[in-house]
Amino acid sequence: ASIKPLVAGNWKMNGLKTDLGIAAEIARGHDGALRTKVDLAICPPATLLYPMTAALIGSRIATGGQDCSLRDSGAFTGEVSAAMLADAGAQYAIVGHSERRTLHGERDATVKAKAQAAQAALLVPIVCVGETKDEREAGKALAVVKKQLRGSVPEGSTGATLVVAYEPVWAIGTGLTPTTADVAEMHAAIRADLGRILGKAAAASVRLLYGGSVKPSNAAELMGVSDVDGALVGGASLKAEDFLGIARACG
Ligand code: G2H
Repeated sequence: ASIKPLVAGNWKMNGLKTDLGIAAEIARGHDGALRTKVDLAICPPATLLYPMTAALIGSRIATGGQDCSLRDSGAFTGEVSAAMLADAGAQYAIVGHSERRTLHGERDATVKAKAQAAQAALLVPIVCVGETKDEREAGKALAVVKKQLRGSVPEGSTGATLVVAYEPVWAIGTGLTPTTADVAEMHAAIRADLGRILGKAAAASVRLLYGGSVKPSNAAELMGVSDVDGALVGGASLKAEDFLGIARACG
């Protein structure tokens, strides 16, 4: 693809200060050759954003939040605003991850408001979409993802202000992955839908990540699929060697 790939690590609810060494090790491995081929980002828990960003100064590795509030500030106990993430050094914010959609009842309108809040704070939202196992088996995967995109993607976004991640829910943390044909079909459909929402030129520049059980052993195959511009990596992003192995597979 002509788009420079992005590999983003989603640490989920893992990571203490003692784990900052993982980020430093990733930075050491993201050497000149790899830097020219692939962009990297790590999305640690919010508590580690500031120290991780500091630990990564001098590297080209970005950091990001795993979620953000749709509100700016105020009496919203426990929430973290997009501006706070940016203040802590983040450049990205994952929004609409399936664990947020499922465990916290986030619907498309909420995800879209969060993506807009992220953009307003000059963060790039990584908007996640993906079907469940039942939806895929019922032949509804394309329709479900199309609806999520229409409901979750802010109008006016471009490749500079939006990343989309396709994460089939049944592939998340399960070791299962879709066939390359299924990924190709879905990513082409996502690109086409984004074209209808954002216009063709903008849609062509948006990075479309694949997520769900990406590991070094399957990364080359998945990253070789057309319209796949990188990966959103959960479990395998917690080990520097695995994360770097996935990054190298993008080349
Ligand atoms: C999907 C992915 C990261 P994993 O949730 O967003 O996790 O790679 O562990 O399946």
